[in-house]
Formats: sequence, structure tokens, C-alpha cells
Amino acid sequence: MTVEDGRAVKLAGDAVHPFTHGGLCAKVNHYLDRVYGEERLLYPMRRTGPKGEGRFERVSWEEALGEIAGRLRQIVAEDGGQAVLPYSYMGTQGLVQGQSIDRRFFARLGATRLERAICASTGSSGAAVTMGTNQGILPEDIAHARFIVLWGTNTVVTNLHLWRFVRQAKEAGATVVVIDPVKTRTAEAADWHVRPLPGTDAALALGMMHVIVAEGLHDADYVERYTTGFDRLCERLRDYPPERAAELTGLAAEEIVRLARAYAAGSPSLIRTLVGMEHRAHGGMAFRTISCLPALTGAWRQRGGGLLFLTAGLHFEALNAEALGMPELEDESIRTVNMVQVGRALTDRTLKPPIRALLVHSSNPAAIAPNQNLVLEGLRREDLFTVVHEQVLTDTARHADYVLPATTQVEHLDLVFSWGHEYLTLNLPAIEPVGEAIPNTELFRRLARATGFTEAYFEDTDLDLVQLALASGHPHLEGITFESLLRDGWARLKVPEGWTPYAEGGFPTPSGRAEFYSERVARSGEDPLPGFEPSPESSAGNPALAARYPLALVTGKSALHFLNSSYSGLERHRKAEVEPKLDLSEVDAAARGVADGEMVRVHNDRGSVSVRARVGDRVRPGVCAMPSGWWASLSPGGSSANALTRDGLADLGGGGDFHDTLVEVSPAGS
Ligand SMILES: Nc1nc2c(c(=O)[nH]1)N[C@H]1C(S)=C(S)[C@@H](COP(=O)(O)OP(=O)(O)OC[C@H]3O[C@@H](n4cnc5c(=O)[nH]c(N)nc54)[C@H](O)[C@@H]3O)O[C@H]1N2
Ligand SMILES: Nc1nc2c(c(=O)[nH]1)N[C@H]1C(S)=C(S)[C@@H](COP(=O)(O)OP(=O)(O)OC[C@H]3O[C@@H](n4cnc5c(=O)[nH]c(N)nc54)[C@H](O)[C@@H]3O)O[C@H]1N2
Ligand SMILES: [Mo]
Repeated sequence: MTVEDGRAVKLAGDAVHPFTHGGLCAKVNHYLDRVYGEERLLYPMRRTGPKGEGRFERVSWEEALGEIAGRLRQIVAEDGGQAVLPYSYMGTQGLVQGQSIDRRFFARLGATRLERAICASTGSSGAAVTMGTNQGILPEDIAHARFIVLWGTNTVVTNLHLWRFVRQAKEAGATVVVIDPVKTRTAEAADWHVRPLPGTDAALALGMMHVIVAEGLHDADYVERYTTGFDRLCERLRDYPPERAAELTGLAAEEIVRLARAYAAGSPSLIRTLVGMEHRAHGGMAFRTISCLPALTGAWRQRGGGLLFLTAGLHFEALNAEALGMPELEDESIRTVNMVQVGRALTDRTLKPPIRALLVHSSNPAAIAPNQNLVLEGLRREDLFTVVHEQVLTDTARHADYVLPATTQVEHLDLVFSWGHEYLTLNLPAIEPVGEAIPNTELFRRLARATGFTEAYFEDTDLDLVQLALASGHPHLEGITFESLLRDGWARLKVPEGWTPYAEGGFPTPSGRAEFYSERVARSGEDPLPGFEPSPESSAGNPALAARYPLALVTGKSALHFLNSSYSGLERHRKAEVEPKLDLSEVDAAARGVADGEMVRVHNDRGSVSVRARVGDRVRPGVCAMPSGWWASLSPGGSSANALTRDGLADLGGGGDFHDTLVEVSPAGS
């Protein structure tokens, strides 16, 4: 950051950073818009109009905190701490601002506990059944792979920095396959786009495994030494010859055979996956099943082979995150609310006690949570006391009784882990807070004081918190200190170079092997083997519903300039995206009398969204897609993608099933 006279004037990436090479993405490129833009919230404000209208008056911090603390004390006295619900997620990707003093505050209050599982938890739990962990290889090692399957991930849009290493592999002769029901920018850049019906990946993986075993393409030695349950897996695979897998996935049997052979022959072969597949009723099972492939072929043996998913586990192993959030303060008998189902929690009149106060920071549930209309119904409750700590007036903040201004990344101290690489970053404040903004930590210190909490653990400074996180003694932090981070800005966790974590087995499962068959799952009464079931909201799983709503809707992160719903409030970023569009196949468009570029209504029993149709070959018949991330208030018709999405839970890990959504599309006005 270049700062002149106390004002940030220029932002650039660090050219020597081994992962980013100084590249900034389309979102962060104009981060200073977020810092100084007109949209920025500068002062505490109190609501003066009806909820959602967005009319507020400026108040002092003292007044705001006094009244908030008073209301909280009153609610806790009448109904107990559980009447208070915290809501926060990934607004700040850092450890200090993301999960520290706030956690202590809500634990001390005895508030309802929030299950934060909307991202990566289901996939991780699924992968862990097979591998014992979600930790695969290091991202840069994708450059060593020669057959790369980008399975349910839109790398060019969501993880641009990784693309550099994919390109390196491609230049060295690698084949890049994308498995995605949607023809994304990544699919366009790949050598081969495999386009299964949404939610059928487990069937595809089983079909591939059938071919691999039938043709003897598996690594019998690896299987023998480092896996368990192969014989039982083979029994299961009998149910998935390529013809059956083809029927379930909507692919040609020939393509499944070709993919299986090419994958098994790849040397090394790598599956790169992210969260695209997990937001489904059987998302955990999909990850569990796909994770069997590299164990079956022994792809783990070679550098660049195996599976690449998340690296966050490396950071959380190394750092002492618990010293920040102090989970030991939490009373585990207190109920939890899953963040995916916040709409249900806020509108459930049978809850005892009901949620009477909602405190939101670092998240925008009105845009990112499924079943948006139910969320908004909850937020509109006049008897719900809502406080939102934000940088901009989001749709969630518009419903608040008090909106409090939050600092941005350039105004506060943080220690930033990474979901996708092994570099730890020290985030130093470059400028003084703009207006009267304060960091999340400071908000909860002040709230604790105003509420009358006197525990010493509310006094930890942000610097104390950084030091606490670094003081774990973990070998991956060897030589990494606050001073070294201050000097260098970032540090590579001390994971060995050329790390091949499971080249010789050593999976952290109960058996120490990759588990095709899971004894633990068998004991829980669930399917001990990988398998496929159609989603309860799909044409195969619910034909009656599909008769009314025949199209499967995918709402991924196809907006290049948004980070979930962050940046969608900024004019420059929104203009760059122009408008949300619905991708529709020519067949489905013609059947509905919809022309390319025409406004349509996408609808189901949960809601209705107005968008412009983009007719072409981006989706196959029976499937449609539109971006998530748009705010309802800034969308045509006042609703965005999540107004349509399902708000059930996935089979594992507590994630949502919002991609299992059926809709109908009609010309606007019909
Ligand atoms: N530009 C941008 N980048 C981002 C984000 C953003 O909002 N915008 N968000 C960040 C976050 S929080 C995350 S978690 C990551 C997520 O990164 P990704 O997982 O790469 O992104 P998604 O769009 O969630 O899903 C990826 C793809 O999965 C496909 N998909 C949906 N259902 C299925 C299915 O059943 N099978 C298969 N095979 N594919 C399916 C979608 O069509 C989509 O193209 O991105 C991060 N990066
Ligand atoms: N339909 C559909 N829904 C989805 C997804 C999808 O693919 N499709 N993806 C899901 C996924 S993977 C994820 S991760 C979630 C993301 O859910 P969230 O983490 O809630 O994502 P954001 O929309 O980025 O909201 C973060 C908010 O925090 C604010 N903020 C940023 N920094 C700070 C700070 O320091 N302090 C405070 N107080 N506020 C701050 C930002 O301004 C922004 O409004 O969405 C999920 N929802
Ligand atoms: Mo995410």
C-alpha cells in the first residue's frame, strides 16, 4: 500500500510472493473503492424508518453501545442468553478479526451458538471419510501433474492464482479436463469439458472406478498396501457399469470409459476440487466417492498426483486458533442454529426462547443465505433487535436497528490464513480507520465493557491475539515469528518442498489406510461404501415437483468482480458485471418462447427472480444457471439468486443443499 499524507493511494501485490506473483484479482484490484467509496459507512446509525427501508440517523458510539448493551441485558434477563443469535462468516478472511473476541463475548453471554458450515465443511467431511482429512497436495504442485481434472471448480473465476500453475502444467503437456454441468470460463479454457447432470458426480466416479477395476488399470500394489475395503468396493462397482453411470449422469457411456482410461493413465493424475459439488443433499457422499479415485490408481505416489482441495487445515494445525476464540468458554449444552437455516431460525415461532436479538458482523445473510425470502421475513420482524457491523449498507444492514461502521483490511491488524495456499500473511494497518469505523475485535471489547463484563480476556489487544496464535510451538511455524512476519509480510508454512503426503499411505483414518469401506460409517447405520442417490429436489428424486419445476438451477460464483456478496454493493464492480444473467439452453428457451436477451422470470415455491436470459450452449437442456452474490435490493425485481434456493442440509458436515434447486422459467410478464 502506498500512503500519502495518511491517505492510501495505491495498492499492489507483492511481486515476489511465490503464489500470487503480485497479481491482484478483479475484485481486490479496486479495493480502495471499498475504503473511500461513497458507499462506505462512517458513523454508527440508528434506524428511523421501517425495517428494510434504509432510513437511519447518526448517533455517537457511546449512545449506540449504551442502548445495544441495555437491550441485550434486558433480553438475557427475560429469556436467557439463547435469545441472542450471533451471525458472522468470511467478510474478513483473518483469524484475529474473524474469530476471536466476538466468540468470547457470545460465549460469555451464553448466546445461541452458530454453526458456521456453509463453505467447505461438507466436502471436507466427505473427503475425510475416505482420507481421514481434507488435506491433499500443495497447490503449486499442480504444475507437476500431467492429467488434471478440475472437478466442480471454476478456477479461472474463483481461484485465478492457481491458473498460473495449471498453465505451467499445460505447457509441459498436461491435459486439463473440467467436470461441470455449466460451460464456465474454466471449461472454455480446458482441453475437455465433461458435462454431467448436476448432482450426479458420485455416479460418474463410480462408473470410472468400474472401468478402472474391470480393465485392471488400478494400482494393485498401492491398493493392497495402503487402502482397505477394496473387495467390498468391487461389489458395489458391479452396480455401476458405464451404461448405468451414463443413464444417471446424462453422459455418454463412451465418454465415461474414455475419461476413466485417461485418468488412470495420467502420470501424474490430479483431481482439483473446491466447493461446487458440496452444496447438495448428497454433497458429502460425492466428495467421499471422488476421493477414492486417487487411492485406487495410486496417484498419490507421485509429486503432483492425488487430490487438491483445501490448505486451511495446514494453517489451523499450525496456528493456535483456539487461544483466540477460546472455545472452552462455550457451554456445549446451548443450542445451535445452522447459518444455512437462519431464515428458519428467525421465523420459527416455536423456538423456546425465540431469537430476539441478532448480531451480525462479517456476513450478509440477506444475500448469501439460501431461501432469501424467509431470511428477509425474519429480518423484517419488528420485535427482532438487530445490530449489524459493516463497511457498507448491505441488505442485511438495511434491516438493522443499529448499523455500526467496520474497518477494512487496510485499517486493522490481522493474521490471515489461506484456504488455498500454504503462506501465512501478517496484515498490518496502513492507514487510520476511516470515519469512526472500528475493527471487529474492538467492537466486542467495547460491547463487553458496556454490558458489564470485566473478564481479563476481553482486554487482549489485536497484537496480543496475533502473538497468541503464533505461539503454538507447531513445527510448521518454526522460525515464523511476529518479527519475521513484520519484516517479510508473509511466510511459507514449513511444509516440506515436494510434499507427497500419502505416497506411502499414512492416511489419518481409523485404519491408517484410505478407506473405500468405512467401519465407522457402518456403525452409524449409514452406507459404509461410496454410492449414489439422486437429490430429493431433482427430476430423478422428485418427479412430481419436477413436473412443475423442470429445470435444475445452479447458482455458483460466476461473477468475476464479486466475492460472494462483497463488492456487489460497489458501483464499479457492479458495472463491470453489468447484470445477473440466466444461462438457458436453446431447447429450453424455445420450449418457453424465450429469446436470447429477453427478461425472464425464474420461479419456484420459494420465490421469483427477474433476470435477462442468455440463450446458448453454456448449459445443457434441463439445467440453468445464474450467479450468486447479487444483492436483492440492487437486482431487477428486488430478488437475487438465493430467493430460489433450497435451505436443507447436506448429508455430512452441516453444509447447505442450495444447489439442489428446481425452477421454472417464464417470459417476463407471463
Ligand atoms: N470471483 C469470485 N471468486 C471467488 C468467490 C466469489 O464469490 N467470486 N468466492 C470464494 C469462495 S467463498 C469459495 S468457497 C470459492 C469456491 O470456488 P469454486 O468451488 O470453484 O466455485 P463455485 O462457483 O462455488 O463452484 C464451482 C463450480 O461447480 C459447479 N457445480 C455446481 N454443481 C455441480 C455438480 O453437481 N457437479 C459438478 N461437477 N459441478 C457442479 C458450478 O457450475 C461451478 O462452476 O471461490 C472463492 N473465489
Ligand atoms: N446461492 C449461493 N449461495 C452461496 C454460495 C453459492 O455459491 N451460491 N456460496 C456460499 C459460500 S461458499 C460462502 S463462503 C458464503 C459467503 O458468505 P459471507 O462470508 O457472508 O460472504 P460475503 O457476502 O462476502 O459477506 C461478507 C460481508 O462482510 C463484510 N465485511 C468484510 N470485512 C469486514 C470486517 O472486517 N468487519 C465486518 N464487520 N464486516 C466485514 C463485507 O462488507 C460483506 O458484506 O456464501 C454462501 N452462499
Ligand atoms: Mo466459500
